[in-house]
Amino acid sequence: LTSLLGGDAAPLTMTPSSRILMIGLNGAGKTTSSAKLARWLKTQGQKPLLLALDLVRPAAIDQLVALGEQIEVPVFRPQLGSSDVLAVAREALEWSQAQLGTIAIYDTAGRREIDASLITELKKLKDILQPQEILLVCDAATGQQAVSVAELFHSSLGITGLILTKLDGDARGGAALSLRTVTGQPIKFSGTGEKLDQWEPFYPDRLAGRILGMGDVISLVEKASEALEIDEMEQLEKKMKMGSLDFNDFLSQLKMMRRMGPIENLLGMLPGAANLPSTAVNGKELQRVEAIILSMTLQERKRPDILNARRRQRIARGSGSSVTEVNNLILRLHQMKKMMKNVGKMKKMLSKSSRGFGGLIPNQHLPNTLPWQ
Ligand SMILES: Nc1nc2c(ncn2[C@@H]2O[C@H](COP(=O)(O)OP(=O)(O)OP(=O)(O)O)[C@@H](O)[C@H]2O)c(=O)[nH]1
Ligand SMILES: [Mg+2]
Repeated sequence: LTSLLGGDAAPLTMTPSSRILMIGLNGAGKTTSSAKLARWLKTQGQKPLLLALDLVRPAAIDQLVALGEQIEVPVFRPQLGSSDVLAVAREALEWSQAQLGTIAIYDTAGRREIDASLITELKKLKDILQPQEILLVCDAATGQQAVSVAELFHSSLGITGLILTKLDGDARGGAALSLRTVTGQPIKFSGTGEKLDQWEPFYPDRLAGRILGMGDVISLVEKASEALEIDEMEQLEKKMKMGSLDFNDFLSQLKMMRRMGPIENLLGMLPGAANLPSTAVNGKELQRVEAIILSMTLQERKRPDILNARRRQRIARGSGSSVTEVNNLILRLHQMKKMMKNVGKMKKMLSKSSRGFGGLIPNQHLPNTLPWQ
């Protein structure tokens, strides 16, 4: 399945001052993907530019400009009232040559369906811009419809690659297989959410796993290592070993998790997580935990042992939760501390009894679950 999906990840063709033309049907995700791609290229040390060539939808230009501001990428903005897209394309080309950018991404207008006029227009755009890449943006949720669209676009324009968006939805991504087969072109990137960092190079092996229901553990690990600061982790581990965990540590764990994105997205990457009831773990529950901790005074967070009944009641009221929920959270912290102390003791015992074999005992790492799970 992996090799049918294209084997390895397919890189972009990047020459000095490359041009990328983004095409696709209405709402497929062209504009969002243009910005996501620009953001990603920045992380690769490139200097991307965004150019708005969508003169059909009045808000389209503003949309691209706003996205460009968010990621600090210069945006070419056609003059108000321009309607000749070919003339605008020439201006855009000139503009980009005067910029310091290395890769220019051209966002084009979508249509409800492919028609002769759209193809003629895109062909002319292709002539003017001479792009190194023509990327067709396809919505994974549209399934087989996306496939016939891709076939048509490819036969008339010669695309160089595909972008599969909305892979965060219910669609398993099976369309990728047909997209790849009918066009013979690689899927180069995938969009996995509305946010600009929900984007990654397309890895055929990962999608193969997803299609087969194995989750996407590799992406999960990558996300985790991106979001977690080693220092922070080490400090936390030290504290846990000493059994001096407090609610401030809970809070910083919550923050680390937040950096990894919505927990529902993370769960989607876990094998078998699709079968979990949706209430099992959700972002709301973590928000509640955070609300409870934030309702504690600084002293209470540091010294949970002073949390008497009166204080617990106050915290429950302040955070809009029940006293039972507050009690449960405190209980979990205690359990966690006890567990960590025991782990420490056990390690000491083991290393004494196995003198000379001490190196065989693996280091204790942070448990995979958080205290409130
Ligand atoms: N969940 C999810 N939503 C996405 C993704 N990519 C784009 N979207 C959303 O899809 C909608 C349409 O995205 P656009 O980027 O405006 O699509 P477009 O192809 O430029 O649309 P037109 O310019 O009207 O043809 C927006 O609400 C995006 O936030 C994705 O990977 N996942
Ligand atoms: Mg658009």
